[in-house]
Amino acid sequence: GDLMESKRIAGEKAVEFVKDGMKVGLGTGSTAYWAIQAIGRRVKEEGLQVQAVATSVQSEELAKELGIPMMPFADVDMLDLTIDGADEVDPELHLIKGGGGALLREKIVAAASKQLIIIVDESKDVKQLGKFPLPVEIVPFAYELTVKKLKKLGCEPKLRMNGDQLYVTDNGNYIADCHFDAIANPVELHDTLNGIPGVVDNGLFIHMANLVIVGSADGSIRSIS
Ligand code: DER
Repeated sequence: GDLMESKRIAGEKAVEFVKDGMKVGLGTGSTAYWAIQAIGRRVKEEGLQVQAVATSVQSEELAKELGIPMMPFADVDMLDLTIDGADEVDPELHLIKGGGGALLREKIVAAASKQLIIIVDESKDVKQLGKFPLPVEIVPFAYELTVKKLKKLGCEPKLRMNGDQLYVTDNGNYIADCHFDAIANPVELHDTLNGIPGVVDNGLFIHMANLVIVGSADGSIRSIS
């Protein structure tokens, strides 16, 4: 449908920023999927010279399938560019990510990138973050205590399920989706959350995105930076 079209348009636009010789971070999710497809096509058709790292097992497998050369993190000092999706983007380019469960690896890779381009369909563009439940990655040990601490911050934390089992991330952790409804101060909340013992990281990406490409079904691209 239109939403998929918007994702594809945004993904392909972002790949125009990929140049020969770049070290690229590959995001995760249904929008990043289109960027990875476009990079694969350029590698195959133009012989684009890139080396990539992935932000999830899922994206790594897709990249390998497409013949995108992958490199070990040992060879990475800084990445030139990471292209990734988001669940919400606010006017200051703060993000909520983690809908796809990949927030920890995504934040590590984003933090190692000179440029972070976020690709979204128009439904992700919001005035204030928080309508989307904020994913928080927590370690399994004593997770019940960690969930109680999250609740004290004024949200309704719900452990993400995978069928009738607790969802487990690529890193062997759980995710609590925290329903805040509205997040007045994402900068402060980010640090408060990461100060809780048992919390590994959270889906707030503060001062990380350099450019957001918003695809829309009519093909028009709006970039905010
Ligand atoms: O899990 C993630 O962080 C994904 O990037 C997510 O935020 C966006 O996924 P989507 O492109 O499938 O909506």
